[in-house]
Amino acid sequence: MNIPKIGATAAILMTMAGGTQAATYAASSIVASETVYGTCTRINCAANDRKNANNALGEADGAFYAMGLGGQLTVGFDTKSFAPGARVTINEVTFNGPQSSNHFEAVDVYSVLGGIATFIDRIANTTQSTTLLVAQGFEYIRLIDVTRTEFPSSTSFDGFDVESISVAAVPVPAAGFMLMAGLGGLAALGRRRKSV
Ligand SMILES: [Ca+2]
Ligand SMILES: [Ca+2]
Ligand SMILES: [Ca+2]
Repeated sequence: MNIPKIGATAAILMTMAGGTQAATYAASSIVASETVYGTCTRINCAANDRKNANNALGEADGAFYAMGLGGQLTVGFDTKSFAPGARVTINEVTFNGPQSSNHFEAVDVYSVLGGIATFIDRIANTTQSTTLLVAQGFEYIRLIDVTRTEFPSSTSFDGFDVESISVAAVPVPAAGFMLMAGLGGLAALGRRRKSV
């Protein structure tokens, strides 16, 4: 049997990764310049401290941030950047469940690296906890509420409610980080050469 070289290399990398524990990082900062509150259409929009973006940070604790219809939230982590292959988990809060109340909500999830946002997937509050694979390296996770677009007849008045955001990342061999940092590294090298 003739196994392609690239397959064998991938198998070795997987074996190496399998021996290491994934570390989990809860979102720890709000990227203020990339966060915009959306529209809330009810008088009790401040109930449960739901307009406080800090409620989306840290471990799941019951407190949540209602993004507002069309709102967007960008968060950072103590580990400043992640290599390709990390998994992001987003927890949402909807009292009594969306199916019984027609209170459907949705967000588009993006990863952000060097100011460039890459779409990952659209998720809904029909699942309380959603985990997505992030195929590219990133610094931030950005959520953009698309409740109105995805569920035009929803009774939601303040959009997707973020309880917590966390990233599970398996440490990768140094070569993986070098690949990820390739373009940035070349740019830095160029700057150094000019300054000599
Ligand atoms: Ca909700
Ligand atoms: Ca909501
Ligand atoms: Ca929370």
